[in-house]
Amino acid sequence: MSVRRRTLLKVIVLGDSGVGKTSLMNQYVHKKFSQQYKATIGADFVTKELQIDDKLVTLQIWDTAGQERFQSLGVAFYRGADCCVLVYDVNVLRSFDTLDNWHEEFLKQASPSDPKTFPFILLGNKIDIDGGNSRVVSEKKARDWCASRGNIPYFETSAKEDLNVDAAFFCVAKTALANEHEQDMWMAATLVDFYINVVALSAWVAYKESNWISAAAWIILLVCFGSITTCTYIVLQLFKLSHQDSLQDPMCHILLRHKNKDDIERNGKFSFVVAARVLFSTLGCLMLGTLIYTLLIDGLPFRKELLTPWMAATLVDFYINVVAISVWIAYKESGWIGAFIWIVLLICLGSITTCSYIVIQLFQLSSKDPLYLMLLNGGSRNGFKMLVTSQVTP
Ligand SMILES: Nc1nc2c(ncn2[C@@H]2O[C@H](COP(=O)(O)OP(=O)(O)OP(=O)(O)O)[C@@H](O)[C@H]2O)c(=O)[nH]1
Ligand SMILES: [Mg+2]
Repeated sequence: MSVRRRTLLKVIVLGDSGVGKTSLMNQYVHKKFSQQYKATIGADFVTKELQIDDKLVTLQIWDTAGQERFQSLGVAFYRGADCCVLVYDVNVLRSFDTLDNWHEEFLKQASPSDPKTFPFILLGNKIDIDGGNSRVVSEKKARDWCASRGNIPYFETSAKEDLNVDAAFFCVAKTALANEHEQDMWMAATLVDFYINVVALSAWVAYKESNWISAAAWIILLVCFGSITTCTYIVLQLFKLSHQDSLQDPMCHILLRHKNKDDIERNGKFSFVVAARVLFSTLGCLMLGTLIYTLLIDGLPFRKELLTPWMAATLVDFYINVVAISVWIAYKESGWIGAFIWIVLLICLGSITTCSYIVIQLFQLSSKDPLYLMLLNGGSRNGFKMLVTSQVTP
């Protein structure tokens, strides 16, 4: 599922006072350069739109104060950055020596999920001065520093002559965009979680529907509209209940299939149960693997920047499906404590719990039990068996 959206990338520019941070940004965004030095006070950002491949990207570039006494805004705005640009002046050794501090301070304050892979870019500015004769930091020295910090891309620039400025910021945008993709990993993991729960609900819908065409139609709707379909389907089932059904055990009627499909199901039922055990064990393992992989690569999900509007919508969708599955679990479990524990696990671990619960239920079925026993509550098994037999016998 790819969603076309405008991507906002946050970039922080750091470096000693006077190295040319503001000038580089002015040259890049406004194509202007001024000889006059005006120290930046606090921090401010400019935005620039650009096209990368087929994606429209908005760069939000934060210019910061190099002078310590003007760093009045603190460093809270470092958080959520997609890329950090470090700038030094090739003619001033001190501005190169302080790069370690800027690098370290940024990682400390921004606390990205994986500091080792967080994207930085180094710019050696003012290469125009004196035709390069007053230069004190060689290109090799700068490149060695970049190599020792995990191969940071390096550009030599001149804000005055507009040398390499566009190329440098294009690289910034590309690097930031690649980092953004990693932040999408939790979205992908949530979608996997969501669709595994959809498989469980689809299995129930397929079981309930009396013919395969309507079952297929409902499953397609489930895949496309998620919990909207789940709710519609449940409401329709509730409307189908007759007054008499409601007096008996209404949940039995909701969970069970249309009567005339019972006979076809008798043969080959057990192989279906075995196949379902394998399917749900595999899906559970898939989700567990996805969860562990995402945790290792992208860290814990409890971060504000991950909660994009689409992520929030997917989570709402997911948890509404969780409610439907919880109702089934609550109905099946004979004790409230058991039901409560399973529901808590469902909320915390999502489809891993759904799959575990289904597989456990499938293992409790013997080869002689019909599938509907899996859907029913332990306590009502006998009662319902009698009900079914009384319906079958003329
Ligand atoms: N010759 C030359 N001068 C430059 C270049 N870039 C910036 N300057 C000059 O260097 C001085 C400082 O530039 P700024 O861009 O204000 O520096 P800054 O890094 O923003 O400084 P703070 O805001 O104090 O952190 C200004 O007088 C600029 O005109 C460049 O590439 N070449
Ligand atoms: Mg400035």
